[in-house]
Amino acid sequence: METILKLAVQKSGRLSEKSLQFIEKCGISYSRNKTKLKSRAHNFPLELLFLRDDDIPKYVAAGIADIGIVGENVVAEKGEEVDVTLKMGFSKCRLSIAVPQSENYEGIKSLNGKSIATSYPTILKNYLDSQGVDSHIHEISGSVEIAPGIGLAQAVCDIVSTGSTLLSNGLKEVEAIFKSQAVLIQSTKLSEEKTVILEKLLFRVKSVLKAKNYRYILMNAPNDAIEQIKNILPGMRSPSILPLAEEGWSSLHSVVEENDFWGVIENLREVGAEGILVVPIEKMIT
Ligand code: PRT
Ligand code: ZN
Repeated sequence: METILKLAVQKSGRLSEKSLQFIEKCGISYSRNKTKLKSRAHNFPLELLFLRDDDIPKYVAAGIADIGIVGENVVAEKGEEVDVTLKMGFSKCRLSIAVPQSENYEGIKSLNGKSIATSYPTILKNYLDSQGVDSHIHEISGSVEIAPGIGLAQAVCDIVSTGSTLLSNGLKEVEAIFKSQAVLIQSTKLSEEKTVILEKLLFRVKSVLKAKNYRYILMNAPNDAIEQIKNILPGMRSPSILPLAEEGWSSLHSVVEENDFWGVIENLREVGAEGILVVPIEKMIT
């Protein structure tokens, strides 16, 4: 029987689209049927299982799924025995403590004896313990941010991304206690056959991740600027240089990292580069 790797992804929610897009970028296609809980990929030995995100660590730990894509916050909260293989670079957020805006917050110790509402009691408890603070933790499963307004708790500990939810509920973020993003987790007991498939998948995933941070850059430049441009471009190798029809000019191609990007462009313009084009890279195999 053919060995198939089972990947658990969130059925619907903030992670689902991005997880599936990622799989598609890895060149894996499958039929999507919103009512089905499983889907077999057409061109890779992979089966997708669609689950609630909270259940993903448990299913992976039990070996029902071999791997999964889930937020680090959920992995840390559930404490299941799984290995974190890779950070996926999307759904970045933080778990933060927030108090009413009107409150004069004087540090974490001021939460001693107060009540904090959260859906992340384990992470919160660990953090408070590490700070020597003893608060009452109210575990609630959703709409945490309304808890102070209705008198259920004096503070909250919830996921923050832009901060606008806190703001619109009259709260202010006072402590960021955990940073999170989507991660790929794997079972600690993968068979050798499944490990081979996972390696193939990881090769693709890493190529997609790498490409996301780089841009392909093309420009025209006078030949006497080429030496300076070579020094500016941090590309994988020296740039490719092609002569243009116009005497004394060349076209240069290279790869730049997104972080360096604007600095590099400014420097290129200063030494005489023109017609600079920047294009995304889909995959980067190194
Ligand atoms: O139904 P299921 O159980 O599968 O999904 P869920 O409702 O439990 O989770 P979901 O889809 O809301 O989130 C899945 C994961 O996305 C989380 O576990 C995080 O890892 C990640 N993530 C990233 C976020 C956010 N950003 C986020 N902003 N999860 C939740 N939020 C919520 C937060 O709870 C708060 O209500 O968005 C609000 C805050 O956003 P800002 O932008 O206003 O700060
Ligand atoms: Zn959930």
